[in-house]
Amino acid sequence: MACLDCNTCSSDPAAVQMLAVAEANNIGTAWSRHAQQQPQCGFGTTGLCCRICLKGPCRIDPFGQGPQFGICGADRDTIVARHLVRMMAAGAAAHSEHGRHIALAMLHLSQGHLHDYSIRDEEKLLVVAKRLGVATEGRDLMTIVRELADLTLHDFQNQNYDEPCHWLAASLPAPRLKKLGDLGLLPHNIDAAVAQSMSRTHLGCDADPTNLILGGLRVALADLDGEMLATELSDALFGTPKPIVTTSNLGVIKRDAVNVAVNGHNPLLSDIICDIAADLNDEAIAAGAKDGINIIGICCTGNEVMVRHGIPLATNYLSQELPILTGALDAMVLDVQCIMPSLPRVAECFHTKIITTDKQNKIAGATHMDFQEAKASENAKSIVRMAIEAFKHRDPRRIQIPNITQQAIVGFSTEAIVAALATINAADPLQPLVDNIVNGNIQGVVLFAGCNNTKTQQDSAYIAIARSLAKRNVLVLATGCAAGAYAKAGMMTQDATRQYAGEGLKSVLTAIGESAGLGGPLPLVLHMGSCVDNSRAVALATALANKLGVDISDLPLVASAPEAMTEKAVVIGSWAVALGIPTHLGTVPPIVGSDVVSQLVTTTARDLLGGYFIVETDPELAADKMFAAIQERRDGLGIQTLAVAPIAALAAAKRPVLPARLT
Ligand code: BF8
Ligand code: SF4
Repeated sequence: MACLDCNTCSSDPAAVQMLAVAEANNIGTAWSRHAQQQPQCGFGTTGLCCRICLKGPCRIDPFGQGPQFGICGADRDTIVARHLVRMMAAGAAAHSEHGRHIALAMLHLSQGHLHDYSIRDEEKLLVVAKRLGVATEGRDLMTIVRELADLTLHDFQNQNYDEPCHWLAASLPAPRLKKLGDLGLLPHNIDAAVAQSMSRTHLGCDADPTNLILGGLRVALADLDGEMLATELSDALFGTPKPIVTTSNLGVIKRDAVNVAVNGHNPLLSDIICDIAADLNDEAIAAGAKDGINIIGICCTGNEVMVRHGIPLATNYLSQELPILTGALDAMVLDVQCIMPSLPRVAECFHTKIITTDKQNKIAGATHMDFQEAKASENAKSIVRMAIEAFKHRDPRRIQIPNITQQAIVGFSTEAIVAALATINAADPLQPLVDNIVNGNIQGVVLFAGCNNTKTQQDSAYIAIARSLAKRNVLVLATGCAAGAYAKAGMMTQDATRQYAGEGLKSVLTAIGESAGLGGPLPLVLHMGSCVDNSRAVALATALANKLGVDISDLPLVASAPEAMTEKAVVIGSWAVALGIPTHLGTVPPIVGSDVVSQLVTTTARDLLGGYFIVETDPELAADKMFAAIQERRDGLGIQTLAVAPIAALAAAKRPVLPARLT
């Protein structure tokens, strides 16, 4: 293999151990393939390669010496903008397809076609229904479910261009909706926004980079609509996450259990697998697995079941091949998105069964089991039985499970955060948060989202930036593979708060944690869920903005995707900018070939929307730039940055006088 030093690949010691196994057995991984891809094409890296029609590919010379126009006449700005918009459209399609799947399951549940699902969180369903304008008083639950599903599906079907998608319209603060509406950025229909992005970027259509990027922001907001509905309906179906203590990293794989990993994004299957695992425990024990069945998570479906049920998370995106190398993974069950096509090749060297479950997401070499919600339990049982069968074919001599796990306190949905705050101020739960932002104990909030990327040592940028900001009293939220990185690194623990939080932040997390009965501080990093659950951070920001009577762009809130990789990450970053949030990217996006597009997303966006991209690959500099952005927002709100004094207990703390802008 081309890899020479596993330590440069990942900062996760369990991954490093397994990479040595890959080396020794000559098994390719993402890292060895990354090495084989070097050097990567400079035209592609800068966004100056166009493949939109069959006359191409056309390349623009970045230095101005060679060709400056594609064969059709497109210039560098058009080429870069078109490809960026297509990335956003693909990201929106992925998230919203996930959302559609959940919405259709709700519809089918209300029609009596699904028997293995129910509304587990009725309270959440009613809150959401009311927010979207569905009457709830005195009505049968399934009638409400039906209307909510219909209303949601309308966001995929509406043909009235002037009627914004319901979920966005019902969820964002009024000033932001007005701004987005005035700029023509509010989508009317998710599918139409995706189709229009593809259409306007076809050969011979939109060739104005500004107009293209504005179109991209419209599809990015369609993506947010899809994420919102996916998250909120999943909460109604499977439960809204509450704090729960679990574990993370490859040590969660058990030698004496049938280990089944769920990998992908959609909880419709993974949640049912968690449910039925207990029913088949005896079969696993009869097969020789004395610890029964052990479900573990990978990537975002792992996050979904981790935050709802405390299922241990084995790993995040980049190291998803490595659980197989332990020799003790009996099956990996795949649904959709961020699944490496290499998995069956790696599994060929072991006994692990790789099972695809979605018609639209098959992999050559994997076993396909078509998952249908109407037969959810039956399908899930068949899948787990495949794992029990595979267990019988293990080679015990090849088992090497890294003895590395970390505790992780997870499950911080917006509702859970508000509930914890309510233990301090039941009448006005957000007030303690506002007070401590105003008095400087909390300087601001950062949301870490996004992926892993072989261009960065796995997880290292997440860890470095979070430590740097937490020390400066910035409250840290995380979703997706960012959350996976922090869970594996032990940063979702009370010890991490004691070790890394600045004094002000520590005092607040301690006061809330103790008041909420955790017997110590909240963890340093609050796990909000999977990537679609970035919408939870928007809900929190919206609640804060509404409370203060300001816009999201006024809040001391930043977002960061230090190891961004997918088109989904591109579109998430884009809607964060559209919402007015300074958004850091640690991976240089393929736009640097166009000064015009680079300027649009880093500067013009700021003037128009308040949000903008900060591209910075150095973690310390990135932390400095985000902290500066937070300070700018604090200044804008008229909050003086006070010397940070620890507080004994929030409940006893004297409420600071709010500055004029905030009262
Ligand atoms: O949706 S963070 S690598 S697993 S895209 Fe994928 Fe990126 Fe991970 Fe979840 Ni999100
Ligand atoms: Fe070349 Fe234009 Fe075709 Fe792109 S669309 S490949 S620039 S001819």
